[in-house]
Amino acid sequence: MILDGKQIAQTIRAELREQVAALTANGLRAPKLAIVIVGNNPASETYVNNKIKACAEVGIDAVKIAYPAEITEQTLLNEIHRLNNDDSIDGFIVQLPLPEHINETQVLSTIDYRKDVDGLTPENVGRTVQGLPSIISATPRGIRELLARYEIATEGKHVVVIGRSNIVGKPIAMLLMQRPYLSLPGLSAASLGDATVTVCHSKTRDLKAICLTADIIIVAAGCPNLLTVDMVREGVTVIDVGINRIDDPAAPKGYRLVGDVDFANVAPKAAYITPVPGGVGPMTIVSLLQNTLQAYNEHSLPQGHDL
Ligand code: BQF
Repeated sequence: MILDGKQIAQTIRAELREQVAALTANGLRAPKLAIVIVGNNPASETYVNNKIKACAEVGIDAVKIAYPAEITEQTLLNEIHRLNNDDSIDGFIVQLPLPEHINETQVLSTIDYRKDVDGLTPENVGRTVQGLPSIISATPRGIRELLARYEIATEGKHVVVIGRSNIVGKPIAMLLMQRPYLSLPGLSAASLGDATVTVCHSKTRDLKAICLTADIIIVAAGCPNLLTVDMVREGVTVIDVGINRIDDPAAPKGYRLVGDVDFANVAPKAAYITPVPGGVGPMTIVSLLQNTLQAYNEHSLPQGHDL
């Protein structure tokens, strides 16, 4: 069965639109997201456009703040301080990757964790790891929501995560190993967590043998065709986080998107599998909207206003 992230994301956007409409119908202002983008990486431009379009659909105000690639780190840090202190902004993100000369760790650490709707500050990462209320990074939140909506339980399952990034691999591993009652509220159906998680990466020996023991494989390596049919058991669940642009002169944009999984051959053997495009990507975008509404609800509602 194909896990239709595009459709689930659309359903969630409709739910969010209702929630935002209820706020504005009560005389409250709409939530507002700011997106800072540095330079003109074409993929980043596309991602930012996707986010702005999704905000418009649910009634979240969005503002794009664009800087040339040559800006100094200090200019960017000043902008972050400004956004931290701007009461009209509920949350903001700095689109990654940043140009080489800018220290990403420094930039992320400067964001006020209450406005960190990408969930990448040390405060939010640490709180997520400890199972405390936090803003969860968008892709892991989206993966968890997708599993929940399809009622794919993780309790006692062996989850193999391929990739150890701060943005996907590490946080999804932490979330799925969590005791469910310690993890965040807001989950729809199945209670997620209680998995046995193995995190693999480029130095892992005999990845195939490890994958063959997996009930669920989450691939976030950025490598087309990394996961092949000989590496999976019959009935496996495969979550493909890869977004790779492959040159294709026949495609409308001159490229097409592929994931990290040899989808054509793995899909027939899988119980559940996400496609690329239309799987995890749309869930990542909708998670950013959920995080923005969360930041608004936790910090912007006037005291005593109950919705
Ligand atoms: C789809 C991202 C790598 C590095 C930085 C929908 C997106 C992608 C695919 C999207 C991504 C990937 C984003 C699809 C945002 C996901 O239909 O399959 C949406 O816009 N993404 C990002 O902001 O930064 C990245 C991947």
